[in-house]
Amino acid sequence: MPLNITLCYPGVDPAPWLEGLHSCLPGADIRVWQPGDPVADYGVTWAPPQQFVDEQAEVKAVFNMGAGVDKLLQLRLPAHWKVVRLDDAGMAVQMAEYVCHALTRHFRGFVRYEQQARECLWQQCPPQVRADYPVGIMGMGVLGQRVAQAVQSFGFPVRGWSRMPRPVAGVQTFAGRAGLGAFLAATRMLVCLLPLTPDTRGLLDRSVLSQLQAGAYLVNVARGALLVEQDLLDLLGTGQIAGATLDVFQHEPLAPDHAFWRHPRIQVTPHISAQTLEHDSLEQIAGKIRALERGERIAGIVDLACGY
Ligand code: NDP
Ligand code: OXD
Repeated sequence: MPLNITLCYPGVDPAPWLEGLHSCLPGADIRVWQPGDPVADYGVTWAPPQQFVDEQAEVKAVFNMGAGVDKLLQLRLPAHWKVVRLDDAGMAVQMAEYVCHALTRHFRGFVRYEQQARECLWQQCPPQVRADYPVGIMGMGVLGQRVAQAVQSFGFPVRGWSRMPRPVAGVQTFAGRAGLGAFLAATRMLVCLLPLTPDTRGLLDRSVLSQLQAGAYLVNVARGALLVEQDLLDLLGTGQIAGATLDVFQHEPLAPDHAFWRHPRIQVTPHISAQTLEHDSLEQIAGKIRALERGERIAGIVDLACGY
């Protein structure tokens, strides 16, 4: 019997994904999910409707076409569901590029030099000392650790914060709410790579951002709902936060009249810091389906109770 795979990717042309899955899993019966379809062996999905979950409750595993599972976990999921998220799949290097770009752009003053060039102004700023510029990464998982490695390679001190103690070579690590204050206190650039869970929603608020070094810089590449947007605007006003690079927002797409677009010290990008790569993702999913069929353990299984 061929394996049955159902693909549910609302709002996206499924043709290339179907074709990609067919070439990674030749012989499997792969179809775009339709309401009323029989239960498949495996589901592959991003932001499905509740009906998909209800009807496919007995699949062997559901593959989420992204690293973050917050959208899926908003639905009522069967407690026994095995949800598997993307585990790097080509996203970690993109995240490292994005964060290092934001870091060097701010640290080296390129924004100012771009403005000066528009004014034909030749004026050098004194160099900053990178040893005095600790970069703090919230979320030391698959993506956070790759970002830490890239930032370290430029010689910045790196601090990492996770839920459980997680030693990482060359990184000063902190864990849990008890470690948060000490993590924030010396951080000059804060990079958020946390999953959105009930514990982390709204975490980046006035109280947390005020514990950073004065004039700190924020990079949020995780989820918009981690940040209290008005608190950031207020702290940019006081100078506690010098600027921010934001890739994710409370409401996406960001509304044309949102204050972030026109703020001179906010850089906005449209949720592209690490894009889902079709080939890498489908190869990973196909490899995990084959492993599960052989009865092997796989990485990337979501802990539904923790929310990531
Ligand atoms: P992982 O699950 O590998 O890592 C999550 C990290 O966050 C872990 O270190 C975990 O701690 C930590 N964490 C979770 N909850 C808490 C908490 N309450 N307090 C402190 N630390 C916590 O995820 P990834 O690195 O793969 O991805 C991270 C997030 O990045 C995704 O959830 C997604 O939202 C976002 N993302 C954004 C993209 C974009 O384009 N903007 C693209 C891809 C992902 P511990 O190590 O103790 O478990
Ligand atoms: C993800 C994303 O979670 O693209 O993978 O945001």
